[in-house]
Amino acid sequence: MSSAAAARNINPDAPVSDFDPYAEDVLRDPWPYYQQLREVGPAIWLERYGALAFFRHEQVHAILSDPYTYCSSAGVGLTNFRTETPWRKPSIILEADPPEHGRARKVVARILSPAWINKLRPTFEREAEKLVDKVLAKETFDAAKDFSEAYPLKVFADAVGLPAEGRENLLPYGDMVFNGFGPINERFKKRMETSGQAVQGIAEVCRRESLTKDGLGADLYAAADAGELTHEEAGMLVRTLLSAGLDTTVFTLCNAMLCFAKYPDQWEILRENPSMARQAIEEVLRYEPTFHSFYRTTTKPVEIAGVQIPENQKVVVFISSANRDPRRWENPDQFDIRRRASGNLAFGTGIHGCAGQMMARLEGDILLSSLARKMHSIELEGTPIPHFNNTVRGYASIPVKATPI
Ligand code: OVM
Repeated sequence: MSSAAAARNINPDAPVSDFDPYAEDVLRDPWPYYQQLREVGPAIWLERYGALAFFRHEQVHAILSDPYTYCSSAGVGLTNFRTETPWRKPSIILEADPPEHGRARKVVARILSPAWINKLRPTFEREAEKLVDKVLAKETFDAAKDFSEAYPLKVFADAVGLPAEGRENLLPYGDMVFNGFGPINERFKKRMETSGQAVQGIAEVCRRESLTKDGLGADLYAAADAGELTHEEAGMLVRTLLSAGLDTTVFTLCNAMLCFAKYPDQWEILRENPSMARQAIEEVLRYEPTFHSFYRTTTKPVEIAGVQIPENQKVVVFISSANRDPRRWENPDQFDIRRRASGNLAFGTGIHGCAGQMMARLEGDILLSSLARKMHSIELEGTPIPHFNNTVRGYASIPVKATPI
């Protein structure tokens, strides 16, 4: 039991729950748990972890919108960096507060802005066409491995400027990062044992010498040359791109493929209107968000939804649950690509809202619209195998049969 788990309920007004967000049963299908927990109250004390949890849209949104009260510099996972040692050097953007956060964010926001990344569009489109043709020629394929993994590992890694070799480290490294936002449980330890060397491989490719001269990585080092960052910080931000940019988009594509295999009527709508791809991706993100929970730490005593929280207390927000809060969404458990899904919290919100969200949407939009123009239908050919991770949800395998148009 960690020291956090030994902590007492910080407020008797908050109902206590033994809910374990990291249990395999929950990771397999968290939705019934969220539904129940949303109705228990606005704030719930998770006694196993010593964290105050929020499952409703209103509080999740409010907490993410107030980085001065709910800070990130003590870590956005369960580990409290003030009292425990993080497993890797903290990120200078994710695990930082204003004003330091702003300097890194400004540079990253620029190189991932729509204007900046739009120049990638022709390449992304060409690669999408190639991949879609390849899988459709096979008829049956693994929509996780052959499709959802293949695309970001090619186009995003190319965009950053990575060499072709060493890419096998990317997903294991990301898996460690996202496990690392949860408790130091067996899942995290196993991953650490089997891919400890990925940490070294990632550090290697973050160096300027490893990167092409025309990628996003080079852009970060150019910002350092211009005095906006130190060169060490540029390397740290390449690590950020590689930590945050692969597993997340891979799993989002997995979730999209599974949604359309499960709801053929929704595929039909998209196939008839491929220009709806961007809207469809947004609904996938609302309905089946990849990232489920992260933490903040209070910088002072605060009251929220009638509950008093002391200083230096870990709070955990379930952005996934907020995305299906019936107080915010009509028929939240219905996958409907025609709905207005914007405003969902899959990318978080506020100053730490996903800096790569336009890149993620670009990849999803291009790949889905290419598929919509070439694939008549998609069906499951076997049982999808989930990939279990403490923080992100996706699949190791999705066997499908696809019929070309
Ligand atoms: C980072 C980082 C890593 C993982 C996720 C993320 C969701 C950021 O290293 O900065 O954002």
